[in-house]
Amino acid sequence: MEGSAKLNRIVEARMKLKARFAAKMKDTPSMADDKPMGTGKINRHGMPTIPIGQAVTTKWPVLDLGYQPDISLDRWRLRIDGNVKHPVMLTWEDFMALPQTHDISDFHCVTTWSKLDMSWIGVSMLDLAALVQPHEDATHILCHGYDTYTTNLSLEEALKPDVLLVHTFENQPLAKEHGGPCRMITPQLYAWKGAKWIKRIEFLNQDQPGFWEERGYSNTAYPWRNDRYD
Ligand SMILES: Nc1nc2c(c(=O)[nH]1)N[C@H]1C(S)=C(S)[C@@H](COP(=O)(O)O)O[C@H]1N2
Ligand SMILES: [Mo]
Repeated sequence: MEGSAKLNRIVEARMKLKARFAAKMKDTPSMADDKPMGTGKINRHGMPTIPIGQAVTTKWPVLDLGYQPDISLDRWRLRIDGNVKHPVMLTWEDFMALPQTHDISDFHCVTTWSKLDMSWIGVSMLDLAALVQPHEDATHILCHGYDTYTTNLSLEEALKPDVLLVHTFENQPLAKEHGGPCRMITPQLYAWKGAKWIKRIEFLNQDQPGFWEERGYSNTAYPWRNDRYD
């Protein structure tokens, strides 16, 4: 498809998806809870900056399954499929040609560290969803990493505007140890919901637990509810 026609299609589909999920999104705990647990000044979605049980770090610890896949940009692919109208397999060039979002957000790891004000560039999950157009009965995604990691999200969480597939951190290519060349981030949920080395986003019409969700972590991962383990 020609560039501008594709962009128009994304913009139109983005607006429809926003309308479809707006109410559900506003009702999610990290936007709606009237007694959120945490400390510090109120952040942009109305929660205390530091969720309960978290301590701020300036370092950036690394967590993985024991190995870090090496994905060169020419071999990198992102498949987005499942319950969608237009499944795609994107090359790096395709991915970088999509609308790019800059954002500064916080990162809350379930192991009790939080890193604040991280500066990112990437493609929003909302725009990726707009590209493939999930069917009406799609409710969740399962994200897959090149290291076999998986993690699941509801669409009302996944389509929040701060959920990005990032390739740039503080104006540098994202380091391999942190999921480079491309990972997902979920600033309103614990960070295990963001797959590093992401290779596939699968739209589903039901929820399906991922790697940690099957091993005792909470399915929902709400930082301001201390919602860590089941
Ligand atoms: N592919 C993949 N993604 C992953 C993980 C992993 O092991 N593999 N670990 C998760 C966990 S538990 C956390 S806390 C964050 C850590 O990201 P970091 O290593 O960049 O701090 O990535 C998440 N995404
Ligand atoms: Mo984690």
